[in-house]
Amino acid sequence: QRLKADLRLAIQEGGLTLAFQPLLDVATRKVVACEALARWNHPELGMIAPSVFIPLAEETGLISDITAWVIAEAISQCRSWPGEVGVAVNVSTRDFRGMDVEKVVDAALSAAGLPPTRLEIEVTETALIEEPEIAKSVLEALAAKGVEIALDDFGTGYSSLSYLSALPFSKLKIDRSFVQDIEANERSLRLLTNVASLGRDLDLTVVAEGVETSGQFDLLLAKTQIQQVQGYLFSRPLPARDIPELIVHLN
Ligand code: G
Ligand code: G
Ligand code: NA
Repeated sequence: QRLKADLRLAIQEGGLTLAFQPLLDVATRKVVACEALARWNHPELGMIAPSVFIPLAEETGLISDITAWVIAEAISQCRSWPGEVGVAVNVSTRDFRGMDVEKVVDAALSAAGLPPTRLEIEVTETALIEEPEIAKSVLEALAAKGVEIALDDFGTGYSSLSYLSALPFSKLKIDRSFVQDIEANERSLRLLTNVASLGRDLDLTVVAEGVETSGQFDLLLAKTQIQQVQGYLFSRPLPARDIPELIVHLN
């Protein structure tokens, strides 16, 4: 209860911040986008993990306020990045009924003077299972404007395959659990290779999440058709102020 009240206050009073983690193109090794990740530094308890406060926000309905803020802030930050680097934002299950995602996106893009093609929306399967109709119509409207729609944490849910053709995805983010073991386990590598080629067959941009070692990256290069990578090997999520320099340094 206490934490819920504190979260409400943090949202109102600017207590949330964003960290960003780059996604790199495998062929060019350049940063193509950065994913916005919400951070909450509690005045007494210190950093609270998103795995704690995002579910809390979903329970209380505060998630819409967080998502609206994340969209506006992430797009505003993106404007100051060199080149054409895009920004990815996570949209939660409850957002599809709790807010007008399309309206918030439109407002944020026009305030920043940024084209829709610089924005990616990441959704997990749970969002799609719980609100299939609304999610479909909102995502189709955004995709029609040129916003990239990514299916996040792919492979961890229940029935992802059916969503791939029913919804306007242009990107598939393979969950990091598929990458974790590929150096030690030949079957893990074959599974990853096959999930990636499934995505490629469907004309999706395929991303591997959670790349931590150069051994993993070498295997991705040699054995899979994965086009983009994200993970600690390239960069941890970093504060917004560090991102312009990170992009210059990596590119
Ligand atoms: O930031 P971290 O790397 O610890 O993220 C943990 C989880 O919290 C991730 O699965 C991520 O998708 C989720 N998360 C982080 N920021 C946001 C956000 O702004 N909105 C939503 N809905 N989820 C987020
Ligand atoms: O897609 P999702 O929003 O779940 O991904 C973001 C989450 O993944 C964040 O919690 C981020 O800190 C975490 N993450 C990013 N790169 C890595 C990595 O290389 N290894 C691990 N274990 N977690 C990572
Ligand atoms: Na994500």
